[in-house]
Amino acid sequence: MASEKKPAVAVLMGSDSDMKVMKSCIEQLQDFGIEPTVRIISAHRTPKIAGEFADKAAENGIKVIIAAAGMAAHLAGSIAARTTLPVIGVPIDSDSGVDGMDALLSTVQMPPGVPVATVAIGKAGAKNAAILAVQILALSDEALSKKLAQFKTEQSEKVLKKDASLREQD
Ligand code: RP5
Repeated sequence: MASEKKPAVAVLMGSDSDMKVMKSCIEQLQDFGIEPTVRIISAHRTPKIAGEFADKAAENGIKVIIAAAGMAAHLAGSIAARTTLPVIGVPIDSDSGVDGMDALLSTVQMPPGVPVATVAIGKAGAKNAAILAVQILALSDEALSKKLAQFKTEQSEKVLKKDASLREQD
């Protein structure tokens, strides 16, 4: 029987309402051929499950954890407190009236010894979380490393094309 490959990346979010932002993270991972484990886990509403997930993540084959939450966003930090795996935090603007600054500060301001690699608020951050996870995995995966190089080249080419078409109009 063919054994299924275990997901190397977990994408956690505090609520299903975060999915509209985290969709871009999941799609970016899929563009690199990575199918993540996706879970709705809340540091506040399902704290026991959050703890158990963090405790078992490494033995379950997870290499990088991406954790997104809004408001008092303690998901990434509480996961990072219970694992030595790299944790990437995505602050979500959950319409609490402060444009996601609540989530940004509660994700990024970790005490020394328990880092959370925090990306920007919202969709740009969600996409970057995926790319950062790929960069971590690519350190020990040559095929992924080649895909990353190709991604960077294509990104540059898009900008060069736009610049060239602007200059043609001069
Ligand atoms: C956070 O509270 C979630 O991550 C979400 O961003 C925010 C609001 O959650 P819901 O009330 O939409 O479930 O824990």
